[in-house]
Amino acid sequence: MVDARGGPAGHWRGVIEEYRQYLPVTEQTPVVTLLEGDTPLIPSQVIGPQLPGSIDLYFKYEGVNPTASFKDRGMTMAVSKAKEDGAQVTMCASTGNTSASAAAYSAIAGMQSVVLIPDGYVALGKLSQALAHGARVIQIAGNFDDCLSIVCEITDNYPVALVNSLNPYRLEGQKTAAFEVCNALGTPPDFHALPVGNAGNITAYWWGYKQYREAGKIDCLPRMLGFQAAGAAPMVRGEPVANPETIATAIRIGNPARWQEAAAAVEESGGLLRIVTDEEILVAYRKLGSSEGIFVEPASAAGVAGIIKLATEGFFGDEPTVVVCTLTGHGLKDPDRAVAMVEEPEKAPAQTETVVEMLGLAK
Ligand code: AN7
Repeated sequence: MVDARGGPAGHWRGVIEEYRQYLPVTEQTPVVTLLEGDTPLIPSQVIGPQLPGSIDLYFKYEGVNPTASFKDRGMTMAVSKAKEDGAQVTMCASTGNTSASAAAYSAIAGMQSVVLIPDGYVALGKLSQALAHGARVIQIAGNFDDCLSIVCEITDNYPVALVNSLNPYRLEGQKTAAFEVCNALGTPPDFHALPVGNAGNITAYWWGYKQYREAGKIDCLPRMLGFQAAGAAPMVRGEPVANPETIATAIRIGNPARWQEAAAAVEESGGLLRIVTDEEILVAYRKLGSSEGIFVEPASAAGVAGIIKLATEGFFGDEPTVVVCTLTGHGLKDPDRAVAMVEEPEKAPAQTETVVEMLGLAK
């Protein structure tokens, strides 16, 4: 039987229905959902135990959302509210994941999605999603920050709904991941680590943790740790970066829209913002795939790279410490990176003996 509110009865109903009391929705809000959320909190089996100190490391694996990134939590809210307001067109600037999610949610809402992306800097998986979901994709000869300025000018002046994380409903939806972490652990972690691009998600998690405390669900708050790629680290450096560069194209952003709120989250929580290099990101990326069995896109490895870096510096001390790291997007988003990381796959004729010989197998 299908519940009128979406989804088979007794099953997960998506973040709006599951967390309705914490979200700015009413009975009149049409719920546009792909049943996002309810993602696993996976205990690290290799990376965590190998770190110095006494760290209990967990991964909040957002790559298993419907469009394979955390953006779906925010998009169910943004598109539902846009539909409630009668919008027919949604628009966003994107390094890829926002566009994939906006395109999918707009499709089920019966709205046209328009996405502006930096030409040549969006991973193939993400571009393929936006196209598959019927978005109007415009590749701009500029970077993400250029795309976002154009989107803001257009959505300010024309009847087009902005679905970037400047739209507060996006963050309202994304904060639900913090609820799930607390529900899974029974308490908030000591630290919560995230990659930072446009700085919306770290802001959203902080809102979520604070709201859960106000609701009496938890009685303390985590310290927020944000990591930016060395070539795209405006917040760490304290000034916008005109030409951001990093292999982690998702966070190739020079002037984050949620800069102030994210800086406040880090400061209020007693956390910190740090740089990780592309090399450190790739080490973490490879390790997640090859030892934890978790395939992420490079930007998602930035948080793990940051934790490895801080732990190695002794930042977490020797006391038992619970650290949660959000893995923001799936590795299939950026297949070119995975293939570029290894030698050409070996080739062989269709002969069992040759393969046995290549593998050096003996009975
Ligand atoms: C995998 O899709 O900005 O700091 O346009 O795709 O909340 O921006 C993506 C960001 C981290 C950074 N990890 O999150 C976009 C976009 C992945 C991402 C981030 C993004 P924010």
